[in-house]
Amino acid sequence: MSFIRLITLFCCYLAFAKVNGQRTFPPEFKFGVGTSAYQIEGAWNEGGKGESIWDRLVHHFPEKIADGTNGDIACDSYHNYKRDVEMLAELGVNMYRFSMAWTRIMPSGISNEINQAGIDYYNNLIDELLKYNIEPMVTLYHWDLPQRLQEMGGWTNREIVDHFREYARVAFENFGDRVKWWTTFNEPYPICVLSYEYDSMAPGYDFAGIPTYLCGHHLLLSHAEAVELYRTQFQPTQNGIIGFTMDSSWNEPRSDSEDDKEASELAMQFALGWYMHPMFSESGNYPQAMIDRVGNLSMEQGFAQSRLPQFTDQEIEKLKGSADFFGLNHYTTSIVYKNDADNSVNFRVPSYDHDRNTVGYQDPDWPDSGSDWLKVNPQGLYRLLTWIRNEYNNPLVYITENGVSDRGGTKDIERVSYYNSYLNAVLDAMDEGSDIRGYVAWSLMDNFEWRAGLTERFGLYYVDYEDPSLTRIAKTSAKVYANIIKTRMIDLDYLPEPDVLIPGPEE
Ligand code: GBE
Repeated sequence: MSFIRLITLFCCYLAFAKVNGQRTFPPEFKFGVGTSAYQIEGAWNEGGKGESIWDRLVHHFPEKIADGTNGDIACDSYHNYKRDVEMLAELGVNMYRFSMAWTRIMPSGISNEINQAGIDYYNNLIDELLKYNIEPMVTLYHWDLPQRLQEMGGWTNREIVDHFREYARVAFENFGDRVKWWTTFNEPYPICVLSYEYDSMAPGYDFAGIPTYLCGHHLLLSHAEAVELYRTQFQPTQNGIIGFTMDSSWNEPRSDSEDDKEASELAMQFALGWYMHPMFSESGNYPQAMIDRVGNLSMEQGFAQSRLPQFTDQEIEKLKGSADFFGLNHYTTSIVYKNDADNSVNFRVPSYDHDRNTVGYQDPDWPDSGSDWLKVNPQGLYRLLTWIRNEYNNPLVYITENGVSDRGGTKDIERVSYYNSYLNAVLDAMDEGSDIRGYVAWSLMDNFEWRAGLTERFGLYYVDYEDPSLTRIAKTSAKVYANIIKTRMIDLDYLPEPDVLIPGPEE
């Protein structure tokens, strides 16, 4: 390359990257917003849909939901999807990340029965998106397992691998002509730890240390099978890409001590590494720290073998490189240290927490949100992205969720500053070479926030749950996000009024 050409390229790069001294997102960087089926669709038993583990949980244990509500109606997107797409067009997003309800497509989860009305619903939604040039990014599984499959043991039964692959096949066959972005799973931690180990997410068991790892194992195998199916039978003609979405906090060491740095590393490997190490490292296997710790403790505890299952060589080959991109959901940061420094917590034995041996807390100085677990620390996203770049040789990353909750109201100044500061952290990581190609804000609108019911609102659009038509109203943040997408820049002074001013709970 000639010297002149180098200089020209360099100048072009600068012109791209900065406008009036402000950093910009490159033109090919994709912006989107996300939702999930159970949280927005409603119509839980309409159009031939089968029962999912979330339907079961909210109907049998309403007391487990903070406000006793459920997703029977939620945002009623099953009927209001055209309005949803209109909002996406108002925001000007390039893509929409939503999930498909397995039970809408296969009511019992098993491929002997396919429900045409469910396929029609997603066809209509996809076609509506494409009318506005919005690319669909589909999550196959966002926590709403068919209840029938739960009765067979859910993710702890290896049979699920075949059922998941068949469900994926039906999705690729019916929608893959128009869907070019797939993720198999949304967030393994809530699927396996918060559901089997803790009674937090459906099915709500409280069985520590054993089913958790079986669940993770079968989830990974299901992912690998679905990806292999896509790559061999669909990708060559459909030309889409397929990945996995990992949820991860940043685990900041409490201090510079070796012990605390080790705690940070353990916490990263036991959460993010558990799933991403098999896909993105050369080993194709679980992180060594996990294999060693769970193995040794299992022996001490009198188990005949490790509670962490083993992959065969063939499975390792399938897992290695089984994601075209690294989907990352991120909300908050924890500060961590090792429990055996002072045994400050009495972990159950055996348990996932005891195996990991770290304790986390949050800095009281970080700003609060509408959720107890979520404190604002944008620096954490920058550190996490940097960790991922170094750990996995700079993989192609899409941030598939990032956002913050409020408790009501439409002038959501805190959300505006959350997005401004977290997007700025994304630019910081990109400046240092992280290969981040897109960003999905959670969420398009307020919706059913799992155990928190309707009390915590993550939307860019406010949903009026009192109004039978479930009117959606653009919050201030919706307009700010639209402006970021349009200008490809963060403008800290831009603070428009919401569409309708609705006061928050303390105003
Ligand atoms: C994502 O999970 C989900 O993909 C999305 O569906 C959800 O709406 C969004 O985040 C906002 O939460 O007992 O107080 O600690 C903690 C992010 C519940 C990971 C919250 C469940 C964080 C896992 C309850 N956590 N979430 S507790």
